[in-house]
Amino acid sequence: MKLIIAIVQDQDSPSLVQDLTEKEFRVTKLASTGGFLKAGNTTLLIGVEDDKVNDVISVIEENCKTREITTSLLTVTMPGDTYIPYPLEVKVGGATVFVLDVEKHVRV
Ligand code: 2BA
Repeated sequence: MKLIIAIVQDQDSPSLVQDLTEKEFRVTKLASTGGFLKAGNTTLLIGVEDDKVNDVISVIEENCKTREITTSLLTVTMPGDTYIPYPLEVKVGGATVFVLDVEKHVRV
């Protein structure tokens, strides 16, 4: 068995969770925050048999879009210690996916 951890954008998560559950994959949705943008995103935990990993990744690919986000994360220091926000374009997504081996899975 494998545990798929997928970090996706909040906008993509409702359709992705719906597609996964319709295809009878079990999924747990966690609210998370990206370290770089410090904006909310969604982390999904999906436990599947080894031969289903690629099916899950295909569903993720179908639902998760790449988006350009403009953020004012960078600041420019001006004389007199004035900080001016500097717009920064960042490409986010479609999804960041980790596939981990599961040593043991128990449902009681
Ligand atoms: P964030 O950390 O908020 O990153 C958002 C986007 O900012 C990233 O999109 C990437 O395009 C950019 N970015 C991140 N760190 C950067 C840096 N040090 N310098 C320049 N640009 C940077 P994605 O790569 O699609 O990542 C989306 C979200 O997935 C991330 O949100 C984070 O929550 C998660 N993530 C991505 N890679 C990860 C990793 N290796 N481990 C854990 N979480 C990861």
